[in-house]
Amino acid sequence: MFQKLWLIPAVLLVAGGIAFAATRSTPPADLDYSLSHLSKDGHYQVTLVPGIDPVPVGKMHAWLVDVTDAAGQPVDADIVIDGGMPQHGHGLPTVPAVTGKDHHGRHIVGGMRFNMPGWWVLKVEISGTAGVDTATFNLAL
Ligand SMILES: [Cu+2]
Repeated sequence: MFQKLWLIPAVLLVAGGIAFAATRSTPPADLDYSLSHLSKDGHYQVTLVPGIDPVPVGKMHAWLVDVTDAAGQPVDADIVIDGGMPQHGHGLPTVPAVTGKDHHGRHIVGGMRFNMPGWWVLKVEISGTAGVDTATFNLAL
């Protein structure tokens, strides 16, 4: 009855190894890394433009966020941007905030910083004339 007890630590070791590999492994292969697409419910076209390209690790910088309606026409909208690393279970190390608009009407988001390389997700919540919607973007740093 006790002869199989050695199996327990062996199984735990394997399970732990799989869990560790899952947090350290490469991101899903089918991720969309485009920085311009429709929001989840199709209300807005959202385009992100990093202020520094390629996007740096560890450096504070600003991004531009362009929001139009689905047909590409200007729209009056407020945005909130948030993000994190799905494989690490943590968010952004900063709290980015909209500081104004540029002369094209794009939202300027200051305080963007990514503190490590890997797969990041940025989520933009848009509140505009067409309602509230979200757009999610993937980033490989
Ligand atoms: Cu991380």
